Amino acid sequence: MIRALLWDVDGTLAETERDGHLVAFNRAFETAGVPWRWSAAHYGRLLEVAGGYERLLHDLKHRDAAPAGSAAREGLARQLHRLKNGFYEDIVRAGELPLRAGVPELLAECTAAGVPMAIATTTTPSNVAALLGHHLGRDWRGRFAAVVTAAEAPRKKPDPQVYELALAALGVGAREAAAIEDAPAGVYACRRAGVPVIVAHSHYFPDAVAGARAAGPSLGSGAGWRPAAAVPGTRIGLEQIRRWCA
Ligand code: XBP
Repeated sequence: MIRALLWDVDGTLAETERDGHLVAFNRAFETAGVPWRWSAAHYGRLLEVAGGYERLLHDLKHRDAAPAGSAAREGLARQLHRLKNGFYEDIVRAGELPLRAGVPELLAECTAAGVPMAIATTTTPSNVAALLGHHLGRDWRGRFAAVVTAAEAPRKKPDPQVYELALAALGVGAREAAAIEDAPAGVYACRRAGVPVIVAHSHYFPDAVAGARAAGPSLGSGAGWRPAAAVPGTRIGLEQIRRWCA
C-alpha cells in the first residue's frame, strides 16, 4: 500500500528546465559578459549532466572562449551558477513558471488525505524554496514531511541518495512510497532506491523510460498513459497511483 508520495521538482512540478533554468543561464551569460548563449536544443543535450554547476563546467570545458585553466573555469562556473539561480528566482516570482497540470490537485489531495509528501530533488535548495513559496505560500515547507535537495544529497541523480534520504526522513519503506518523476536519471535513482515511480513526461524528456510503473503526458489527464488509466477522462489521483503501484 502506498503511504507516501515523493516529488521530483525540475520538469515534474513545473517546466523549470525549458522556461526557468535555461532562460536564467542565458541571462547569467549576458550579465557576466561571456560571448556564448545556450540554445534550447543544446540545453536538451546538456541535461545529460545532472546539476546546474556541473552542467556549466562540462560546457566550459568544450568552449574555446572559456578560460583554459581548470581553477579559472571552476571560478567562472561558480559565478555563472550563482547569477543563474538569482535570475531563476526572478522568473519564478514573475509568475512565469506555473505548476504543471494536475500537480496542484494531487498536492491538495495528499494533504487532505493525510498522505505525507516529500520533495526529492538534487537542485539547489533556494530554487525549491522560490518555486514552492511562490505557489504554495510562505508556509510551503509545512506541506511536506521532508524536503531533500542538493544540500542534503550532493550525489546527484541517478544516484539513489536523494530518494534514500527522503524515505528515511519519512520513515517509510521503499515499497510504501511512490515517486513522481519526468527524467530518466530520476527513474534510475528511484529504481536503485527500490521506489515505484510514475513518469509524467516533460518537454525535454518525452520518451518512455524502462522501469516506470506508468508513464504519460500529464498528471492533469488520464489520457495517453501506459498502462492505461482506469478512468481516462480524469486527472491522475492517489487511487490511480496506488493501482499502478500495487
Ligand atoms: C535537476 C537538475 C538541476 C537543475 C538545475 O535535478 O539536474 O541541476 O537542472 O538546478 P532533479 P541547479 O531532477 O533532481 O530535480 O542549478 O540548482 O543544479
